[in-house]
Amino acid sequence: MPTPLRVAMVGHAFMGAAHSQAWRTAPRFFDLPLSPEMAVVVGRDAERTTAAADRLGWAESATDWREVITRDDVDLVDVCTPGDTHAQIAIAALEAGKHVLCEKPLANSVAEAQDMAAAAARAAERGVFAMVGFTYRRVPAIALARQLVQQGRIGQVRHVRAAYLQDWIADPQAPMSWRLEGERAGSGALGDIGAHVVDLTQHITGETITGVSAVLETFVKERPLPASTGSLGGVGGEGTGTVTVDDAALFLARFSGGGLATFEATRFALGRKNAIRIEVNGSAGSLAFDFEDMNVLHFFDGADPDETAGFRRIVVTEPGHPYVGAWWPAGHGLGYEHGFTHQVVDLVHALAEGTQPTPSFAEGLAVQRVLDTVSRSATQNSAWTPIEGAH
Ligand code: SOE
Repeated sequence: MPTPLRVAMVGHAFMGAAHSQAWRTAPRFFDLPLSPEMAVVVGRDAERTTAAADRLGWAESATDWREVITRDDVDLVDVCTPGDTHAQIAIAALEAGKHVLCEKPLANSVAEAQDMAAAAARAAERGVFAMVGFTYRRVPAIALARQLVQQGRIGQVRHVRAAYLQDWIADPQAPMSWRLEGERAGSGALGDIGAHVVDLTQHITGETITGVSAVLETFVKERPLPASTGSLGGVGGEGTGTVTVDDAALFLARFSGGGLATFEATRFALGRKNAIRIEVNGSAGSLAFDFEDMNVLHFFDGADPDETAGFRRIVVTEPGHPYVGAWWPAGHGLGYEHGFTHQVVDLVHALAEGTQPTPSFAEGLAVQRVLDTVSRSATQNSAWTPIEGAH
């Protein structure tokens, strides 16, 4: 029997459910060097947390994360709370000697993210590791895109076109939630979904964003308060609440290899539910991906003869494709949840080997710097603003 990895998860809403299925499923489909045990789930409300433990498969429930993270029978703390508590939980857990998996974006500010990255660096010296949950890196088509770039199949990156499009608050009557409160979420579309495309484009290209020129917009500034606030809290009651985050973020960017980029993150693209669209044009080829067709990667090879050249539609479900061999026969396809399962698989392997899992908190901090620079540029009439430390 492999050594157990006893997990405590804080938060049990959408992300908590996604992470729970990953902890449950990963050891059933992949050979793991450690055996994850779903020890305890933590939430603010005892009754709701007990129900969540039953539903999601956790052995115990608790309401005090401070007490849980110091328990001897916990090896890893999985942080699935809104951004305003990431720093305090993650830092305390690392200091208590627990590995940490923390949802994205890493924090609500660069200052918090710096503290988290510093705590992670100190912990790593003691063999205790931290990882941030940019789960889309583990979509097989995205992993394949990165491999093709690394193999030189698209040459030098010239253009990156990235959009993350949702529509769940396009209706002005859609109620307030913690995701629309700056205090809780840090930012709106920018940090919630823009963070993913910032991370993904840097991950696929292997380059960093060096500067941006941005606009942010909040289209609907007042929204009805929800009757109930759900397990993650937030404002509730009668009347309306003020939206204190951006609804949409657009920016131009430069990449470290000289390429130019456009980014768009919005929750107002009616009809687009979870469209993560990334196109990369290089000197030797192009790649295109859309999460709404997530098992497919489009690849144009500039070396193909003109008569037959064209974008190839690669169905990324062959056993030789990243992660796919552990699942179903070719063509049967994977879904949103598999990225979370692959995240657990990679994390467990890194921990068993005593190596740094990726993305590290340092990488989470780098994304946070881009988000912060986008916000600053937007408040300065879209002034071109370099990313600190990026080159
Ligand atoms: C909500 O916009 C959300 O759940 C994000 O928070 C996630 O990170 C993204 O994967 C899907 O959309």
